[in-house]
Amino acid sequence: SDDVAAPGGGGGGGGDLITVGFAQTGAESGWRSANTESMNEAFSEENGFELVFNSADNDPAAQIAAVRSFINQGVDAIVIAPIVEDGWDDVLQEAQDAEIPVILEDRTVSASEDLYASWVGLDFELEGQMAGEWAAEQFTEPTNMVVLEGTTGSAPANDRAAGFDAAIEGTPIEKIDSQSGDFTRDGGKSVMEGFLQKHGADGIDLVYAHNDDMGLGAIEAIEAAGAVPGEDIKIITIDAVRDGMQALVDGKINYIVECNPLLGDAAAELVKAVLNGEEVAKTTIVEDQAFDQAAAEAALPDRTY
Ligand code: GZL
Repeated sequence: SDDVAAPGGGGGGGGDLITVGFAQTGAESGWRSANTESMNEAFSEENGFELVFNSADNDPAAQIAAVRSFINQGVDAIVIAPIVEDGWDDVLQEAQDAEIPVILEDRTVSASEDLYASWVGLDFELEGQMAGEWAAEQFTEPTNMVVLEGTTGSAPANDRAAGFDAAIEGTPIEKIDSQSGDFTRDGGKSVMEGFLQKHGADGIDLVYAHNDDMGLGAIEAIEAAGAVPGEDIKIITIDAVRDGMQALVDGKINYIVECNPLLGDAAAELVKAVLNGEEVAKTTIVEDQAFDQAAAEAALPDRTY
């Protein structure tokens, strides 16, 4: 859904507010909710913005249509968290032709970097590598692993797989199954139910989930199958949102690599700098950290998301 920007062409809405069209992926996970909150707070009226928000419900075609509507509305700038990497060249060219700068936040695209002003996000390959390195340390005996992949075609799903696979090369960890759960809790649960049906709880030693929400769904499936998550079947996830960190403290998840969703302020600064004609870095990567159970116990009280 998106509100219609106040009338008033390329100059933005009424007064001197900067009108920004924000094309969010949807509301698929706890991470996404924290990211949306961060963006709404940063692109507030008191910060000089009028935010036209669209949530594409994880539908790439709907997200591209939302960007096209922002161009037609004549917003001053467009921010996108692109659901998938591919398919962006045409609409980004249209935005450039309309002289509307585009900032990518969170995920990135495969289109030429000439087609967007800047990307602020995370190093997804490093996140996968950090998860894989922990797995390589922990699992020195033959280990059957199943993978709950993120949204097919998304940068985090592609890169978290690549980073993890490279890190476990030469180890006795064998990927026996891998399927997308679309970053949702329900998706992770149903895919894990299928894996348990196919391999049996005894046939699975490790779950690598590309985000906490799918890992939390896997926990439900594992418990329903009468096995103990975190013990009979170990779980590694990425995000470090509150529910995931709580499961880590409870011993149901064994390791979490953080993926920082608080990108709003950086994105807002980039929009203002670009509209002021300032040179900006093409890429800004926000640091991540990783948590085992002890680190999660120490960090949980102060976590803001
Ligand atoms: C990663 C972000 C991913 C999260 C998921 O930056 O794009 O999308 O890992 C979210 O939780 O759905």
